[in-house]
Amino acid sequence: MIKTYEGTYEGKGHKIGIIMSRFNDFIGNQLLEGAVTELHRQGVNEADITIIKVPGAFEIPGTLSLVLKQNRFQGIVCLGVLIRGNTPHFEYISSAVTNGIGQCTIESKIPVTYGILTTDTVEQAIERAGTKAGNKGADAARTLVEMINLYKKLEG
Ligand code: DLZ
Repeated sequence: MIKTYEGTYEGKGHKIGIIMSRFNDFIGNQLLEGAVTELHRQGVNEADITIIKVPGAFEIPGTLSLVLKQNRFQGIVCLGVLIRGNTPHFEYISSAVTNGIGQCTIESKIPVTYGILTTDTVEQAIERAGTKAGNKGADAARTLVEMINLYKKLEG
């Protein structure tokens, strides 16, 4: 018989960490609001949500790596807003952040989800933070709850 594993959207009892960068936080706060609202919708208790703010997205992977070693959470959502400027800075930071989070995720026993916007313009970022193109913070939070439950099932 084929066995299928799939996560569910039941967040009750899960302790969740949100690592969020303050840079461009006029948009980042919308991602945060989307993520928190979604976690509540999935049944996560207010007292089980911890928000960790870092100055910029570049600081997310190091903080993530530290927090993962502390075994404080069942899952972590990373939120940030990277907007392209006129220099190659954007490329360097975006790839460092994405590769850093990806590396942590592979090595982690708990799921980590990616709610980092990397856009060419402020408008594109706003569209993805609760307006035209959904809310990537909410998406990352929903995915996290599913993955926590999937990891639990896979661990038996
Ligand atoms: C320096 C910088 C720049 C130019 N752009 C962004 C950005 O779009 N989004 C973001 O989260 N952070 C940016 N930063 C800050 C870096 O992430 C980092 O905080 C600083 O380089 C200090 O290490």
